[in-house]
Amino acid sequence: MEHTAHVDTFVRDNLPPKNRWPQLVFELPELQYPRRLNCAAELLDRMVAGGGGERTVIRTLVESKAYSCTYRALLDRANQIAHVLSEDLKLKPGNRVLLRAPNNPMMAACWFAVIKAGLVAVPTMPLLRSTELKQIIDKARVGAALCDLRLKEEMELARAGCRDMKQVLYFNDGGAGSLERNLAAKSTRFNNVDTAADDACMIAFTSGTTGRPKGTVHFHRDVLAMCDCFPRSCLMPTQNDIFCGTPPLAFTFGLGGLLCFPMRFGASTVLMERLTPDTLLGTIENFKATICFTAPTYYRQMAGLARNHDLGSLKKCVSAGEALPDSTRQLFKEASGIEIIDGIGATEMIHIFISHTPERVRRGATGYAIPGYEAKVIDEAGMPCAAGVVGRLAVKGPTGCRYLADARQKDYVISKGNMRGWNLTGDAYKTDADGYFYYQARTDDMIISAGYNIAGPEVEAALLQHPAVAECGVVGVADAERGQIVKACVVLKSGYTGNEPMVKELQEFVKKTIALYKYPRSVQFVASLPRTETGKLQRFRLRQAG
Ligand code: 3UK
Repeated sequence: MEHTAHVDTFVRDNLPPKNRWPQLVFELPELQYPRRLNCAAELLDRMVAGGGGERTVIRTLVESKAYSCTYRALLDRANQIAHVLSEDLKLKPGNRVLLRAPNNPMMAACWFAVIKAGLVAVPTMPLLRSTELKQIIDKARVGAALCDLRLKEEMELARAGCRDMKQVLYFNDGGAGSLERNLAAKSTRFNNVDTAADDACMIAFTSGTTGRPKGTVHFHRDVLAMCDCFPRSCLMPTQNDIFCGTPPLAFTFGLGGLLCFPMRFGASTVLMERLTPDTLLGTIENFKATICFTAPTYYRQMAGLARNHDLGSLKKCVSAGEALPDSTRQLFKEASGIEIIDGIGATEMIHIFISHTPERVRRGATGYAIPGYEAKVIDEAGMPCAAGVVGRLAVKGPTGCRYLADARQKDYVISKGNMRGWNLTGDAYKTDADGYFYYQARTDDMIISAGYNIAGPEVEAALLQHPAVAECGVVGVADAERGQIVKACVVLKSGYTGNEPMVKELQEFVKKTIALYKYPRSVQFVASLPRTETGKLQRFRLRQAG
């Protein structure tokens, strides 16, 4: 058998059968990884060994005062926690450890500690409730947790119902029995577990909006591959960059953008626990941040508030999680001078695979397959669609989908025919003659009305061009005559009234902007739209509302 450092082989034993694995491509020179690899060592120890120990890695506010920590301080802390995990909690390589905290320095240190000790991190979104946590703990057979004290309540509720969850240590507390008390006596040196490049280091649960959570297994190599693809070809950070943004570290968009990417380049990151569009702008201003990661809805709101802030430091902005409407791109550019970098990524793929540099932006497109990845739009038979024809997005590259013990593997990775080993993201896309990819909708969100296929995001993009519309969500709702009709849920800007004349006006506006048959036959005015913690519109909730 190939080398593995895992004594506990649960994750390995519950990977999909080999014939359902994604095909991987490692053609780029920067993706030639050694057989043995610990990604925490590559991102942290190596930076300190290379002389970067005194550089700042994490910045935050502690009781409204600026606080920062160096690469060396983060390494010391992570090493101490790794000792607690292996000596006090007696965890063995391959065991799973739940991580639970808002974006803060201890959460980052815990992530590195778990991985240094050869354990498998299971990061969870702060807002998850005990029922969801319980599903994750059971699915991944998690035996220990490191949790921010402020998230104790749901943690304890979940733990009470889980046989496997034996040990929980709380941090950001300092009290007796806390992680801080345990680590204080530990050495700041730790021998990293010599893991294989393809040992699991993390199980990322999908932020999916419906169904039981799916755990996607990522190897040490995958974490480095995410750092060596999108950032190198589209973002091109330097060690002087200061990253900031909103996605939780438990979401791979945030793990990459706010922790691993800055560290791969010796840069620093601002970790903030709760950010609104306004406080994100304030954070950029205070910390003189140069790179921002957030979701489209944030950029849209930030565009309206930017004039109250000095954004002179900001150079690059990355949007992902859902489609970036062109009107949002233009509003943000007018307000800040910055051309947003859009990118589609997925938990299954770990990070972004289609994106663009600011210079190579094309209006309405997500971008092109970034170096390292290939992408195609295919029809039901698996044949490539001609440019302009809508089909299913298929991708392959150095990373791919491996669900932990889940029959849904067959829906994500093609296991037969000429497209064997390609990943199907569940998105409907079309291409143009130059290889740019244009997002249409989630394949299961396409609206079929009186025989026409209508993509909700296209109708949303049209509505967003109307001056009264702050935000909107468009879904199909059942209709006796047409099968489905197009329904728009609209948040108006302040100063506008949601009445019958406004409904007519918006309908006429859409009819003039895109094909007539796509206009929303039903328009409902709402105060806000339901979104996930990752900034995604919860379309199923709009449909349920009728
Ligand atoms: C949708 C987009 C249009 C798309 C993610 C960057 O979102 C991430 O992961 P999830 O598993 O969701 C994946 C799905 O979200 N999506 C994401 N980005 C875009 N649709 N344009 C975009 N730019 O449906 C995709 O299949 O939550 C994003 C990095 C890491 C991630 N995990």
